[in-house]
Amino acid sequence: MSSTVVNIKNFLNKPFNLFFLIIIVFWIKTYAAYQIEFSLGVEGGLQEFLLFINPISSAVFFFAFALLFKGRGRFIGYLAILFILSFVLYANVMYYRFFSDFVTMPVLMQTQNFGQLGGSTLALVKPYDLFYFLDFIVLAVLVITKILKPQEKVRRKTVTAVFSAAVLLFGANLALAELDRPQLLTRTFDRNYLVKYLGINNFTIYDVIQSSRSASQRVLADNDDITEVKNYRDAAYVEPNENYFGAAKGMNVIYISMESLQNFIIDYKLNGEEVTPFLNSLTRDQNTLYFNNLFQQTAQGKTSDAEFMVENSMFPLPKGSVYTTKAINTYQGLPAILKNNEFKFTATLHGNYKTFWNRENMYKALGYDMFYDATYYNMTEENTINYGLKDKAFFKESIPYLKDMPQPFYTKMIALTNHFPYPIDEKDQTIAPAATGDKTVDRYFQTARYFDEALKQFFDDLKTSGLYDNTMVVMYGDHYGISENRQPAMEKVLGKEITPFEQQQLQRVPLLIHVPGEKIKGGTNPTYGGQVDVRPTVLRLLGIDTKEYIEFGTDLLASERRQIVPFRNGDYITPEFSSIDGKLYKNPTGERVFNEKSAEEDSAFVKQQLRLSDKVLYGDLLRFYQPEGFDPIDPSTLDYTQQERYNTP
Ligand code: GP9
Ligand code: MN
Repeated sequence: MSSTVVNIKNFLNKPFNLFFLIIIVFWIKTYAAYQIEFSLGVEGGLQEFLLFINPISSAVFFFAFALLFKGRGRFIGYLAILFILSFVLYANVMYYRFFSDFVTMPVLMQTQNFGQLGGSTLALVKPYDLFYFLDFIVLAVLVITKILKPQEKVRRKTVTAVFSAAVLLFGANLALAELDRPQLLTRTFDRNYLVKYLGINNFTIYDVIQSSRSASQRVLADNDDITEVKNYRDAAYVEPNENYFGAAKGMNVIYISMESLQNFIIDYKLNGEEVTPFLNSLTRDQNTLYFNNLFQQTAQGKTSDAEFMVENSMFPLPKGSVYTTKAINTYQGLPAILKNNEFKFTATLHGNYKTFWNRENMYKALGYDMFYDATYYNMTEENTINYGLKDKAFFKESIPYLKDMPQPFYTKMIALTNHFPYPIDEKDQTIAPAATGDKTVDRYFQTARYFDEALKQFFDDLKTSGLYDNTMVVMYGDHYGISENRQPAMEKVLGKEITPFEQQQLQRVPLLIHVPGEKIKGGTNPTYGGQVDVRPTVLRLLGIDTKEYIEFGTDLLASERRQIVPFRNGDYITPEFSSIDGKLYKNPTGERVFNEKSAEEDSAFVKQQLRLSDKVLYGDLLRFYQPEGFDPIDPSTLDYTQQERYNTP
């Protein structure tokens, strides 16, 4: 054996050499992931420094546990800890590649979603990902080949000293972070910050503590807590607009969740060709209201957050999906309200399985009569792609179900084909892809076109089925489709630089409300609103008074409404200003403005709305509130398995 090899062996067999080597390698690995995978918005020397040092304290802390064991037990300790920490890191890397966000406890609880990600997950894996487990593999080989010899016991005092050093290091890290960003831990809007300042592991610990605290909030909440919410609601109340109140009274309602559809696609021309000709024509239709300043307000719950807002007029949670973490709560959602207002039947239709986003349980909590999930559709190879049923098959096969429903009915139909990473069979392509070079972005135009055709076909089928003349159709984009990580491609699409200001402008999603029979004056409505505003707008079009319900949105058609759109991270937009990360910009130029008088009040209003909405959800406060004339629906009486179906899962 050469002397270098012997030297290395000797070096590794000194307990603290191995201990520090494992830590240093893990540290470098984490730091490399920060640089390569995450866009954390690091600015200035102090932040650079904090990013560099933040993996140390937790690495020292966790690996120190292995020092409590001796012999080969220590190696098992190292391997177990290294595996868990690497797994947490990699899970975050994968999650970030799609969501531009970090994994939180509530997201982890919805494991069935990860299983079903299927095609999308694979598209996120990169060849160099093996690197995230390389140190684990090398250590395992060293242990298995017995190159590492069983290690001596480390004295208790020494172990205590190592733990104390870890805690001190964390203290120093936190102090420096607070210097740069006061109230880092109390202001929990933005996970990016926590990772940037404290590191991915400390963030995970923080998140676990926060999650258990939120569970205890429900236990501690009581009757009185709803009073503050009711007071807010009464103060924010706006009178309905007489020209629209009741315009769609007696009609069926169909919501259509338009997967990943952003507003930039409306009237966008790719190589001189309209991408969504049918939607474009609707925006100019006299029986359709088109809201062109409507913003998506989703957080980690994506589609389910959008569903939650348009049916409950509350904000989604700062982390996790309401659907997966709060399905046990009491709600006064749109289906139940409509059942209390002479609607005969309510259902969601969707070409994916009932477990995704915990939909079955949540729909019961919302009081839906029925959920036609994938088992009610013909899920053949030919009919499916990516997450499930293709939109054309979905809409086509839904028509018989709609025709059978007692009227007036309320249904929510969730489209699916225009979903990341936008795969589309060749025969379904009716427009050439874009040419940005980012294949995902390029295909987006093709799947959006496919959806547009499916929607047109659905409108035609509504006409032939006789439902059209008595049905209001509410179409909304659920969330962004092109994530922040794909800015270079989007810059080519839009032909301009995407600054943080432009990024916020891109969060517009189309909202179209079609009311047949010249009952409304259609056209483009430029009011600024968000997804929380959809429910009150719809209820009033149906002639239903919203005064009794707890809502955080306002009727988009009311003339006196306050136009301010909160985003889940505390940013907001008004017709005049865009507030991003505490900085204020003037619309539409995006120029920075300082000392704007209205800003303080706007920002306080946004914080209050988010805080109260969270309070309702974490405390499950609607269980203490009974709107007048509202009879709750008991979820345990609902069963979605009784109808004829195509196949079983
Ligand atoms: C899944 C579909 C997509 O059934 O609604 O969900 P998303 O990934 O967009 O939240
Ligand atoms: Mn979606």
